[in-house]
Amino acid sequence: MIQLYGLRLSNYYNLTKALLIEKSLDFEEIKARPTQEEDNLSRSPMGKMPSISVNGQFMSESLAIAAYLDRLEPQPALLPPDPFEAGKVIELICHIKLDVELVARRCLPETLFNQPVSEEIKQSTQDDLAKGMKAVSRIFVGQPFAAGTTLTLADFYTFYCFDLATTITQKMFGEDLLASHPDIRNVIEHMAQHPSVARVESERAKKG
Ligand SMILES: N[C@@H](CCC(=O)N[C@@H](CS)C(=O)NCC(=O)O)C(=O)O
Repeated sequence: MIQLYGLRLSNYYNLTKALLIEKSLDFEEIKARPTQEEDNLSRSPMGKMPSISVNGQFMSESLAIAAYLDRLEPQPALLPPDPFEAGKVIELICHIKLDVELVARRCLPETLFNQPVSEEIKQSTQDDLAKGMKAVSRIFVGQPFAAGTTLTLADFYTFYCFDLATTITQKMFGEDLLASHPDIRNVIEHMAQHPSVARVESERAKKG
């Protein structure tokens, strides 16, 4: 049995939970706030969520956990068997995570917690997001899945990273980040119906 630590308000927690369901793995959810307390740091060195526990050992970072789960339970495979194609899936995920989601996050304090961010940060967010979206759209396949013809980890990251990034850009700048990206929007709409994601989303509304 795997323990999943974090809160259901976290997009990366929900992504990891969807992968555990996708792989039909036994797991339990344990509520854990992202603190700098020792118990949390022992699970997640930056104090973030999610983290997992496996036989008393801990792992953080959703992408590390995702890679582990894909090896632990190979079916359904969420990384292509071809090493280069698998690398390309991770490449797409890195750009979605680092150059879009993480950039949009700079404005999270104002979007979700009413803590104003400076004009300088707002401007750099918009500039860097434009660059990040160009990068993602250069390698996003979307025919019909994020990285090609099969469902991969990149589809899960597309759903959960753009969920947060589009919420932030809409509230901060009144902009639809995906206005000129119908391929990305299609993947998100498709993933919303995908059983593991649909279950996570329905449970998200409940306390957790
Ligand atoms: N790179 C990490 C990001 C995790 C992350 O940003 N978690 C957020 C919640 S979605 C968090 O714990 N934020 C609190 C903090 O940074 O202290 C991953 O992929 O797991």
